[in-house]
Amino acid sequence: MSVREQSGFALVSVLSVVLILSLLAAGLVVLAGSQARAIVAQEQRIKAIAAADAAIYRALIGLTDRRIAARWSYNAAPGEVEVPAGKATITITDELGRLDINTADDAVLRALFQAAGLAPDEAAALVDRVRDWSDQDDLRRLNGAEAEDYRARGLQSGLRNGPFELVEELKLVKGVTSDLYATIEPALTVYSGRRTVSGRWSSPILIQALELAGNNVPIGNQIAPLPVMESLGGRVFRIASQVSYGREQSVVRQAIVRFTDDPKEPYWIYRWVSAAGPKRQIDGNDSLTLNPD
Ligand SMILES: [Ca+2]
Repeated sequence: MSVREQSGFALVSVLSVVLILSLLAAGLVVLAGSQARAIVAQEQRIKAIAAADAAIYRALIGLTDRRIAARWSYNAAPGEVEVPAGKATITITDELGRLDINTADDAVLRALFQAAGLAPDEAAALVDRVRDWSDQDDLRRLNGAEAEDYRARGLQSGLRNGPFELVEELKLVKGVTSDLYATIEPALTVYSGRRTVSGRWSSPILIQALELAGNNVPIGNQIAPLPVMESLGGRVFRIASQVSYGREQSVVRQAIVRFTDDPKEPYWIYRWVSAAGPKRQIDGNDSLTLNPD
């Protein structure tokens, strides 16, 4: 190799190294840019969640205001609360508008499954499996499923053999698909403790089920506020709060709250539930098959 050829080779090598370094640097810039955007988006989301929660606490103060005239109404159309990020849309609904899966009549539960699209015999079989899930014994109902049936499906955790603690447990009951769950979730609760439902605040699917089961329900699904009661003691409400951020993004937070008559501790928050996603309409029947925190 001549001297000229050697220097030419060295030049190509140097240029290659420079090229590789340039590409690496460009890659780092792109990576840093996308990381920065991700961090900004995450920060916006966290602020939106904090704002949504703040609006829920504001609603709790409004609902428990000792001055009756100033007290917030509930089961009404969504309202707005000012928050640092802009506005939170708040809905306050009574859990009595939902069917308590632990205390509901079999006939209404069956009608709900039918309203969600199951054939009458499938709906009846699913009621058997729901009851087997929560009854304490291991005696399988006609079309039910007990621990050995769940173990046979490889579900070592088995079933609860006790009352449902969360509506989400339904997803573990044999035969409940994610589509079926998403359809019936807005109709269900584990917090009302009643056999009956106040149909005027119920979701359309539950209204349909109540009608199918022959219950008397108000025509349509008009949400109308009732006069504010002196005490909400013992009642459970779901407060949903939506805050938008960024480009068409929003968070929805829900708190499920039981009110007490104790001025020192006027409410207990049973649960926080959150979701993120594209901006959307919310109402009291919003299906939040979300991530419990
Ligand atoms: Ca059982």
